[in-house]
Amino acid sequence: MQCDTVWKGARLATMVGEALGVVEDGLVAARDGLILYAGARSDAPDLEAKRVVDCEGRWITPGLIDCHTHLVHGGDRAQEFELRLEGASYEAIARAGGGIVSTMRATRAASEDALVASALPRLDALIAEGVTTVEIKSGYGLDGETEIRMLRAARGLAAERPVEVATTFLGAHALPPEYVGDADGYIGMLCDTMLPEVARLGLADAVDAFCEGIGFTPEQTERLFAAAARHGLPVKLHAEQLSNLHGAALAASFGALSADHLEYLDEDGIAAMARAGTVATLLPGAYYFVRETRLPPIEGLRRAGVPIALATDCNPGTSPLTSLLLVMNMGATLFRLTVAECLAGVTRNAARALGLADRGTLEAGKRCDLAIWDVERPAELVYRMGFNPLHARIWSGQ
Ligand code: DI6
Ligand code: FE
Repeated sequence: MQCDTVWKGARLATMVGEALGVVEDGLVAARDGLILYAGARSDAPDLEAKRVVDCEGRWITPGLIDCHTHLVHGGDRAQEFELRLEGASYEAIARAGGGIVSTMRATRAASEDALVASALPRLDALIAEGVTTVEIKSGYGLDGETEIRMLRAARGLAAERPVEVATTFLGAHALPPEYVGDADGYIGMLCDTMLPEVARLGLADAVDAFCEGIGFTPEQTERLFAAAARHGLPVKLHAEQLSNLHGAALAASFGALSADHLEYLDEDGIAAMARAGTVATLLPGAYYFVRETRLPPIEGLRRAGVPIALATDCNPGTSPLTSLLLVMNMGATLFRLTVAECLAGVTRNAARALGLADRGTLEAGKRCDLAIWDVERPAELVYRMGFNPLHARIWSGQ
């Protein structure tokens, strides 16, 4: 069989099946950006490769996928962080006009080029650790013009680096000052004006909302999801982060790709997600940074067979984090996930949380997005803190 590249002499964590899908003496062959074969050397077809790379026993995993980020935004919130250290709560700061709305001001003031430029170092940090696909949300514009500018900047990042960007419209992230006291009116404007325009421009791959006491109600979320459905866009939801509004069950009833955060998720929510095949995206960086103490119901999710993804939630307010390796470590230490669960969370299940069936495992026919690691065993990817053992990163076979 003709192919472009063979990576041989590798140990593979294919992520096929429930666990790591380990292959000890393995190889990966790629043609036209897709995996032609991934598996044991002894079972491989006859391969005629233009290029052969000897991995010298290194481990190959699928390229990592960060399935929940707010990577594009203006400014930062270091000063707010200082206030929090002096005792102010996240909710109190948000109610006092800080929080998301302060990032909104900085984002509205930034040009598309400036948004791209300020996001690039964050994207580069992710890429340096083997990330090949990243989801990026809008949600700091909260007006049509700026939301669209954010989504354009997110798409623009994909032109700057060898990475795939999945975009999510999060117009329902917070109430902009123009609509104070009229959240229903804002949601109506999102449904009737902003979302149709975003859909018409093809700028969003999914629609998200912040369903929370300091965000939007389940009723408002439902109206937005119905509008998303009318435009053929899949939904996901920030749910049960600070309280239990039963957002995850609502999201599941719309066949959501994922419900995210979930510290306050209950049994009914778990059951609804299991029935709908909705991924539980856990965000240990936000849990850590806001010093949450309530754990997401990991054991219940496991028992119900809900797929678990892990992501950075990279955002200036509650998770200024750009390391998916550290997220895996936090998933293990804070949430007690296993090594296999952590790795599945940033590969197979992260792909599913984005509705991308063409990646996330090492299998024939999938995209050839690989991370090649200088480690002796996959556990090292989860075990270390602040150490990057990436040897090489392959995106689309290159
Ligand atoms: N939940 C979060 O953790 C972030 N957004 C959300 O809906 C926080 C965003 C921010 O504080 O800027
Ligand atoms: Fe988020």
